[in-house]
Amino acid sequence: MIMSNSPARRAHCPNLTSLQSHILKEEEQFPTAGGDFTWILSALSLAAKSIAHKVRTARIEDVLGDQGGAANVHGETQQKLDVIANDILMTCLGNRPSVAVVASEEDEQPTILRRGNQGGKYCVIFDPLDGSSNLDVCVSVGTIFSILRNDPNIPGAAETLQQPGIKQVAAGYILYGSSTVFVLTTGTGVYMFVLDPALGSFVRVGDRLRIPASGRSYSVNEAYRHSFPDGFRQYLDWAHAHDYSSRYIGSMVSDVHRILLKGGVFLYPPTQKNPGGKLRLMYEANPMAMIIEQAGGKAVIGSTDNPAGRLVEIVPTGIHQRTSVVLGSPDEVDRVLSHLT
Ligand code: P6P
Repeated sequence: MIMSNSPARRAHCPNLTSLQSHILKEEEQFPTAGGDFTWILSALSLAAKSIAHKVRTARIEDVLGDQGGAANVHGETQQKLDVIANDILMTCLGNRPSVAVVASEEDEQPTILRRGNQGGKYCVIFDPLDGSSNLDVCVSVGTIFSILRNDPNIPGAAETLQQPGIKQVAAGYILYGSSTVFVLTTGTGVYMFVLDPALGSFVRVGDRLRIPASGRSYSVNEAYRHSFPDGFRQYLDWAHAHDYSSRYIGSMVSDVHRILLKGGVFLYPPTQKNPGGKLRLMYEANPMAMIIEQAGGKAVIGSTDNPAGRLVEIVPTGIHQRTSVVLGSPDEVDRVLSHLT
C-alpha cells in the first residue's frame, strides 16, 4: 500500500531528507559510482557533528584560547580548537579508504594516506576552523572543505593538490552559528542542511539555492581601506553614496553564508600587509567560489592585473597560497569590477 503523502502528514515531518540520504540519492546519478565519494561526505558530516559539540562546549571544557603560543604555517596564533578540529577531521577522513591525500591550513605539508594504486581516489583539503580567533567572544566560526580527484600520475602529494578550483568535485562549509549549517555542492547545485540535535542528523532545508542577483550590502574590513587599490576605495565611496549597508563579521564562512542567502558582495582586496590578498586559495577562496558560482553568483580575483579573472581558474603554485577575493551577487560583483577596470 502506498502511504499517502498528505499535507497533514507533511506538516508533521517536513524535513526528513538527511544529508546521508541526499548523498546516496545523488550517487544514483552516477551508475559507475562505488560509494567512495559518499563515504568521504559522510566522514565530513561526522566530523562536523563532533566539532560542533566541541565549539558549543568550549568554554565549559576550557578549550578556548590559544595553543600555548603555537603558530600555524602562516604565523597565525593557533587556537586550541584549531588543533582539536584538525585532529577530528584527520581522524574521520583518515579511515576512509578512498582518501589519498589530506591537507589542512594547520599543517605545512599534506598528509599522504594512501596512493592511487591503493584505492586513494580523492584528495581533501580544508580549513578546520575558519575564523577561530572569534571563538572566545562566541562569534560564528566554520569548517571549509574542498574535494579534488587524486591524479596517481602526479608523484608528489603537494603537486597532486595544486589543481585549479574548476577541478573540484565537491566543496562546502559547515557554519557553527545559531544553528549548525552544512552547505554542500557536488556540481549540481547548492544544498543546505541543518543539524537537528534531537535526531543527531543533518536534515535538508534548502535545495538548489540561488543567490539573489543583487543586494545593497558589502562585506569588507574597512580598517584597511587606506591600503586598498584606488578602484576599491572608489567603489566604497560609491556604495556609501548609494545607501549600501556594511556587514563584516571577520569570519569568512559567516560573511559568505549571509551573502549566499541575502545577496551582496564580499571583498578581501589586496592590501599593503597582504599585496596578493590574505585569504587562502585552496581551502577558503576556491570552495567558496564553487558554492557561489553554483548558486548563480560570481567569484573573481579582484587583483590589480586580473580583477575579473575567475578565482577557480587560478593555477595554484602552492597549497597555502593566498589570493584577493570579490564574490557574491552577480550584479554586485559587476558593480565592484566597474570601478576596478
Ligand atoms: P581580517 C579569518 O582569520 C579569515 O581567514 C577569514 O575567515 C576572514 O574573512 C578573514 O580572515 C578576516 O581577516 O584581516 O579582516 O581580520
